[in-house]
Amino acid sequence: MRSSILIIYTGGTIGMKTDAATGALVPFDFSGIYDEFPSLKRLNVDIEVLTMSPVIDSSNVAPANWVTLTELIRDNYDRYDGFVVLHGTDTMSYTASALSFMLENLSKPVVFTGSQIPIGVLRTDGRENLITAIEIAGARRGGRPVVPEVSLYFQNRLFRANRTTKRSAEALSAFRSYNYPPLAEVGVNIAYNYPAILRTETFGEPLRVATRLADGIEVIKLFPGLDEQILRAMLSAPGLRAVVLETFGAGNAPTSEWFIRTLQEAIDRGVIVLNITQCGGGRVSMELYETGLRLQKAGVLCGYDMTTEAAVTKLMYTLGLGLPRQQTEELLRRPLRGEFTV
Ligand code: ASN
Repeated sequence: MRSSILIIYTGGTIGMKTDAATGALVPFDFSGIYDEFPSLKRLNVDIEVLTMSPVIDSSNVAPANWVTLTELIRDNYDRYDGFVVLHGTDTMSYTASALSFMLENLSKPVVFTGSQIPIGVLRTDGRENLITAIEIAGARRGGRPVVPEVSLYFQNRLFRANRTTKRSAEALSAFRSYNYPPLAEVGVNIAYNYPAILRTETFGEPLRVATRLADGIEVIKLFPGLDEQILRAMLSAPGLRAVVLETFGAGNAPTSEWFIRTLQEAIDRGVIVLNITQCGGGRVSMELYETGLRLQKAGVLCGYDMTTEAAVTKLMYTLGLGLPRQQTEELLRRPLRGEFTV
């Protein structure tokens, strides 16, 4: 049986090609995808393309774009077997992490990809990324999609999207998933890592989309020499609801009285503080050192091995649900879409 795939093109480098007359980079028209890549016809999939208007460089992406994207997927959900989202690489991990939370009961593949070199440039990485992403979005096993979650495909690896982070502005292997193994590795064949793929307990339940995302989120990255006045100002910003605190190593922070007191005061005012490590790999264990324990006692929540992208978007999503504080914290303490390992 052929799969039908909807490609949603949002913008970014992948959508550029060199104009033969002027030599300048101009947007590529993905609706002519079969003319450009006739080999796509050999894949066992039917493809349709939807181009967002306007197409944007991903540095301009805002939560409103995530809402539009989730609504597009919802409105087309029953008509397609899978979705490929073409997105700029700069903020792709944020968008893909956000969608992993916003698309509730997802049971079809949503594969994000993009490229470092425009698709219309000879040495592009976009062609392989696009073709393999389509193949993965259409892959089935026992009548069910192989990867029914939000994933990100780049340079021969398929990752759980909310575990990824862009780590190179130069290398073609731009993305990393330090704390979770690839869902598939692509060589001559696509080798799926079946045990790593999210089990969908809600299979068959209708897709729901959460379209309210909270604002008032701040990321604070610790460094030796962080000034008391500056920290105090950051924690008393009007409208502040939650802080992603990027701590040292295994979740450690200074034990100085002023530091703990300033955090404690913000928490007592109702601000949620989520502790993640600024190291790429590894996790927060607040019981390990006195420096982490003090944070825990002050009411800082453990973010385990979550990326900044997942932490920020999970806070937007959970706070956007408008639940009482205790229930919000309960959602933050457990993985909702495999975004961390306890
Ligand atoms: N600036 C581009 C973007 O994120 C970078 C890329 O796609 N490679 O939209």
